[in-house]
Amino acid sequence: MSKVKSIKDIPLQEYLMPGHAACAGCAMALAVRHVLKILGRNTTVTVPACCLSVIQGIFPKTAVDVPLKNTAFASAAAMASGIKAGYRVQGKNVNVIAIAGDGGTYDIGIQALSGAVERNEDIIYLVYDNQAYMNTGIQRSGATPYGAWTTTTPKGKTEKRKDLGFIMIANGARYVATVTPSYLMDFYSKFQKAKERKGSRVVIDLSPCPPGWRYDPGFTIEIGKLAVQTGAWILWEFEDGVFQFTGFSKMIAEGKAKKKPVESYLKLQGRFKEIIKSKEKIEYYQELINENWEKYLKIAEIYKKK
Ligand SMILES: Cc1ncc(C[n+]2csc(CCOP(=O)(O)OP(=O)(O)O)c2C)c(N)n1
Ligand code: SF4
Ligand SMILES: [Mg+2]
Repeated sequence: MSKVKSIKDIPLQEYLMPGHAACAGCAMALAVRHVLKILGRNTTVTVPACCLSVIQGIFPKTAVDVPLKNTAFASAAAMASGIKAGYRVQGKNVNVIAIAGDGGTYDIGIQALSGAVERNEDIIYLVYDNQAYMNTGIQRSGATPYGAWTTTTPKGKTEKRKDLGFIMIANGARYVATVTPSYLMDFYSKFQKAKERKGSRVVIDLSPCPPGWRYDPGFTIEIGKLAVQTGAWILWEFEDGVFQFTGFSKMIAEGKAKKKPVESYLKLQGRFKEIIKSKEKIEYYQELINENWEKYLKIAEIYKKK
């Protein structure tokens, strides 16, 4: 595939077929669609229990037009490592990607992912972070942000979310990046790079989810953009020990753009209805975002290009 630099270059070939079972406005389906366009036919996917294992279909039918192996909830990175090893002994060079939800990554699959990264397994790991266990009825996960309603946090979550990117850097990952399909060229740029590299590559994708986040499906792209523009989601890339902000986040980091007030992001989503009622809670939310930015500016300073 030649390099995609603008929307016009996106390949027409589809590997996620129409008629799959994702909800309208599902950002995970968008991410899967585009990552498969980037990786192409010579790819094998493994998926633990999550929305994707449902939407890709029930045996013997599937909506994914490359080999796909379902695996147990905790083992996506271990399964991907094994598939890659199997191809290696057969002398085949195949792109192997695990695509998992946040529950299957931040929580239950973190041991397998940590081990695969530490061993520098030659795999890509895409976590689509919809910030809760959606497939089983919207329960909180370690990725659910402060204040978000879920069925197990009816008054809003009282804890902060885990920072998987930071954990992966500390774990020694060679390539880590954050993306969201709302900024599609940034998404293409990072996955094209991930495809060309060897070793463990972890990409963390903010994946708005209309039923879980309680918004009209037509707002998916706007919500992803607002997440970045308010600084609630930071776009960055960590490659061979060098950290850099990308896209709109780079403009914020360099002082060329200002973060929008977080309220504009929160008020579009029913899951934050408790926060929106309280001025203090909105201010606290803004403080959390500002603190997270301070942390990432320090990370950028520590891991700058020498
Ligand atoms: C060991 C185990 N525990 C629980 C489940 C039930 N289960 C299947 S999918 C799922 C939620 C997955 O959440 P996440 O990884 O965030 O993906 P999403 O549903 O949001 O796409 C759960 C709890 C299971 N399949 N296996
Ligand atoms: S519940 Fe959310 S993540 Fe799951 S298919 Fe629907 S929109 Fe996508
Ligand atoms: Mg999830």
